Amino acid sequence: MKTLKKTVMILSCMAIAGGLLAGCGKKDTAQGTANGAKTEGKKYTFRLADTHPADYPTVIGDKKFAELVNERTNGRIKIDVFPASQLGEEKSVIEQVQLGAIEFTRVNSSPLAEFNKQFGVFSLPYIFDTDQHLWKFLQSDAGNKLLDTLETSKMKGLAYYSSGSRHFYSRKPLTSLADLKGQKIRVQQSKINMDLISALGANPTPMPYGEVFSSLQTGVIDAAENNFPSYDSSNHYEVAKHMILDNHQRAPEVLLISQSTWKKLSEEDQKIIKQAALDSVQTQREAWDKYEKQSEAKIRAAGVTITEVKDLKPWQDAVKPMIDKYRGEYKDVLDQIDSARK
Ligand code: GTR
Repeated sequence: MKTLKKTVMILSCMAIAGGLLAGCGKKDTAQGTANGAKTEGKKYTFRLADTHPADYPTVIGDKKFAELVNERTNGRIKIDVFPASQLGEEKSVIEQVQLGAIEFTRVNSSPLAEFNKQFGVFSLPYIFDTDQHLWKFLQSDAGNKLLDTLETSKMKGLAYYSSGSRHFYSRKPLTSLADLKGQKIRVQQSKINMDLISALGANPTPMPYGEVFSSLQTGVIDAAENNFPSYDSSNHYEVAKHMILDNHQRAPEVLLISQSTWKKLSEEDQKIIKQAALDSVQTQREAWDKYEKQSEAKIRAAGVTITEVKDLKPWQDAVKPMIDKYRGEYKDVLDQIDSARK
């Protein structure tokens, strides 16, 4: 039923997209008013897709972004936020953004890497020591340049959002690296993530986010991995009750716009949109910090077995050959990530 609804929405949107040649956005022309230039120009209604529920920190960031754009254009540009995968799972949403059928999305950098290789660097394990290290890199010239590389993939990166760090959780006892051996572990649809799981001695199963809960519940997979907020909001903790905290990835979230939509906007509108995206980051990061703490407390109170990894060395040693395999491809950016550590 849900899938049928989604298909109908996607098809109708694509039909509209064909007719308007302006993505799915409705376009009109606003009257200029005494308020000045910002109210003049074309009127748009755009859509922004997010996989998370309405109260999740990324969606709070999306909404702040939409609100700022609306305010700064005096209502001329309206961005409707569609949470909870209403417009589809991340891979399909990215494809639609490339076509211009969905104008905006917030996605994680791991699935994005399948569309733009450069983003794969974030999927490499244990390359950031802390969140501070990650953000120092994201806010550097190198981090900003990476957002711009999306232009070669028919998108334009607007801003990064927080996503904390990821850990493994399983239906089976999980208190050491050895316990992961042979487990069937769901990963985001990304090649590097599959290599990561194999390097740790387990079996990777790529799968859309929305299928993970029932796959854990029925035993189609043994385990998955994510940050505390997703483990909580997806209810995965109810069916996979053993977690090990290894912080293997700090893959940030990315807010982006379809390149075809971007090109249709006036220079002034482009500036408003870019700035609103950057200005929404603070709201998202504050919401993230709050939600992350609440989720961890909730999960601990729910009786999940949580093991902290005391010595990361065996984990890092296990993935070293796979990192070395990718080192050539990501040499420059890995050097920039290293220098953000200082
Ligand atoms: C979450 C991320 C989502 C999605 C999900 C997944 O942490 O915010 O965008 O990528 O992970 O595992 O599919």
